Amino acid sequence: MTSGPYEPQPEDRFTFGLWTVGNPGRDPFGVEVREPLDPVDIVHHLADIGAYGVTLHDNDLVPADASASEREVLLKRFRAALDSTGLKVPMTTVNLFTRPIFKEGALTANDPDVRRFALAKALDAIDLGAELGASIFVLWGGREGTEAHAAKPVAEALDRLAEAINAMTTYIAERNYSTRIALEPKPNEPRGDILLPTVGHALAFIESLDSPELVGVNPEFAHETMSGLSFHHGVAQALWAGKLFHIDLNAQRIGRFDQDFRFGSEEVKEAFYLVHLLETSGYSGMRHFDAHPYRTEGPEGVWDFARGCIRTYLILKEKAARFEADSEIKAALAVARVPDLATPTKVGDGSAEALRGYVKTLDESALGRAHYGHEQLDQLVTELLLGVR
Ligand code: GLT
Ligand code: MN
Ligand code: MN
Repeated sequence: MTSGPYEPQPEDRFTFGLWTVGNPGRDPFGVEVREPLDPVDIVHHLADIGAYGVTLHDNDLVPADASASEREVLLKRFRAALDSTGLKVPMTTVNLFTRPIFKEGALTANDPDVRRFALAKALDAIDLGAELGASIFVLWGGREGTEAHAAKPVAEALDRLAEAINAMTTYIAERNYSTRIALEPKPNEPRGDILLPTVGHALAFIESLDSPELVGVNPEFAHETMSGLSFHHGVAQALWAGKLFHIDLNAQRIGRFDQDFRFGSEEVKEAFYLVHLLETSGYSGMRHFDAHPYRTEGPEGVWDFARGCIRTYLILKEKAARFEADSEIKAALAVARVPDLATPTKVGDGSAEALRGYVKTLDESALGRAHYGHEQLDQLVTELLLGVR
């Protein structure tokens, strides 16, 4: 195991998907530029760079047309690699987007037979995750949406999505699995519009389910940023709701296609606030990188990419600790009245009378003249990130 500054330890909980480092560089305008990687080699490489675990879609490991005996052989080889490296499989997911059958939708397709096919595939993927010891099952509805809005009444589609997730939680309970489901929001791509486009939509939807305690979210940096939203705000609300089951880390510029860049390569300040949030909130889940190497990279560049994701996270973690310890930043936070946000608004017995009586004693124009020192506070954070404090 590696050690030294910015070298990961297994307790850092860094994980990568087989589809991330294994991404062959295909895009809508060009073919693959890298050879496919064997999942067993990926496991060994990830162990070498200090990762804690590996994640996968059902078909990243077991091709959709594999027979039962082929599945066993593939699983055995993969398990042997996990055993020899100590890598874990903390999360698995299901591919409900690649095959032609899912072009109109999967769990929310208009054709009930397509929905049945998708649900059975998801239940098989839940079994695979349980066999590999995964406690989180991510559900990303990439095809659950439309371009032709007349063709997809949203309320009915949400009814069908809830029905499918309820079937999954029933199955999980029947099998006594410890699996929890994490819904991954995304606003668009590959569909023109996708259902549950943001963390907020997903959090509201979860409350309508039969077993909401088994369902949380898997927010992705790129996906919230595509909508122009602050990623760390979405993650903070998911934490506040007790729903941050998993997280997809990468980088993205606002207003672009889903870029899935190396973590921290864009929007560094937002990445800093995110790492600060995760490291100070008591979040004990995985730090999962769902990102791709640039298409310019060959086989060695893939591992430069993976090490870069980890290294930037650890550098920002160190910055977060410095932020907490910096006395000038502490003083600026006091000027901004940050500690006072923890004081409840309630006055006396909490009655409207007590509130009105108290407000009569306030000097509105004095309160309106207050200054909060945000320029100085933000400059201190900027200088911290630029490495001059
Ligand atoms: C796909 C998508 C990701 C999801 C994966 C899980 S698949 O690569 O772009 O954001 O997390 O299904
Ligand atoms: Mn993702
Ligand atoms: Mn993405």
